[in-house]
Amino acid sequence: MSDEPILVARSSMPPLEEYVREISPLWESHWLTNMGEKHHELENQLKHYLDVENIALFVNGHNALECVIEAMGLHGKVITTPYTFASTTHAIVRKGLTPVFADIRFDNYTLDPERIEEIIDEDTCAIMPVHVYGGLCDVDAIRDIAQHHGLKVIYDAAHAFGVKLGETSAAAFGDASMFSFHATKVFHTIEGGAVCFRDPALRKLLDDWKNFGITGPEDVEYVGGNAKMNEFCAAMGICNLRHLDGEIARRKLVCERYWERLEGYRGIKLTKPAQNVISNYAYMPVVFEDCFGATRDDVFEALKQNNVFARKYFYPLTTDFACYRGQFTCNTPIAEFVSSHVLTLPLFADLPVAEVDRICDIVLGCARK
Ligand code: T4K
Repeated sequence: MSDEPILVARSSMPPLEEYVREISPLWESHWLTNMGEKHHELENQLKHYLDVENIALFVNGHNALECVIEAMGLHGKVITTPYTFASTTHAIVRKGLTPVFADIRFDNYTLDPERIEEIIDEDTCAIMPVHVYGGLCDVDAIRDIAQHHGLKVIYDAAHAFGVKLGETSAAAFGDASMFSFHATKVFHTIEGGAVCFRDPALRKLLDDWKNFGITGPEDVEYVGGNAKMNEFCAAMGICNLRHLDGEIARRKLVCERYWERLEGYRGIKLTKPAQNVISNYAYMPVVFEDCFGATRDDVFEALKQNNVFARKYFYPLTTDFACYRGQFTCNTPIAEFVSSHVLTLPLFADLPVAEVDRICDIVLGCARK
């Protein structure tokens, strides 16, 4: 067992020689960004992997989310979840829209469709649910509500790369889905992200927006931003995609060991993939209910004392961030409960089983104290 700290995530790395081989043509071409060859190659490979017609790559997931909101021309209110990373709420607010928060389900922590309809009003333009931890939202119920009320659906699918419902890719749901390719994600491009979208007319808008709104050598039609994925990031994605299936399989083994060791203990709530969902095993959330005998924070501290750094994804709720406090009235008791009781344990493909066992021993030891 090493003395190295164990962090919540650890970026997967392709073999160095493979990455060097992938980037070496850039020394010939001197073409480093602005939709170069690697960018096109990765985009095509991802179309195939995700089984989608339409995809646009971005510098990161957050910019992808902002960009698709802008490209869809949304105005008004967006129904969303506070149980997420800052990015989801920030994207809505930064694009001049108003987030309206609905509660989450207790089984997989995604937006509860039964709580959506009651807060729709004439200003609502869209729903932005989040596929949390590698599980999926109730996509059928959300589609029905959206169709009934004429709303757009944009999935924050930052955690859901490679996830499927039966044979259907997570990228197929809603009007658009944003994926994050951040270094900590199951599939990464160092920094990066993508939007998969249904309406092909969005393609030109997304491509133009991420390049300053430039539409021709002497034309700038939109007040766009700069959100292009560069060639080094695209090359990392091309390499990582080759190893992805193995990466997911090894993450699955780590999760299964956690579940084997932690399942059945009073006060420990685990989240396993729902029937028919093929997960990517992105995160290992554990909710410590009050009857566990130790609080989430006790467990967090005990792990820390042992050089293990779990994280409280997602605590606090985005509605409790200093920048939003007091601005929104929300009725989200389940999200509040989960947020204050959850810990995401270390999870990465090469986390040794012996370390998983050690982490589980520390966790279970907290209850016995
Ligand atoms: N929507 C959702 C639901 C998201 O979760 C995210 C991102 C987004 C949208 C936005 O997508 P991006 O714009 O990021 O593409 C991390 C990630 O930075 C962030 O991408 C991710 N969600 C979030 C859940 O986790 P932090 O602030 O917790 O990162 P940090 O630096 O503390 O890193 C966490 C752990 O990861 C470290 O303890 C060690 C490991 N790590 C970190 C880095 C930076 C590595 O192994 N390699 C690395 O390069 O946000």
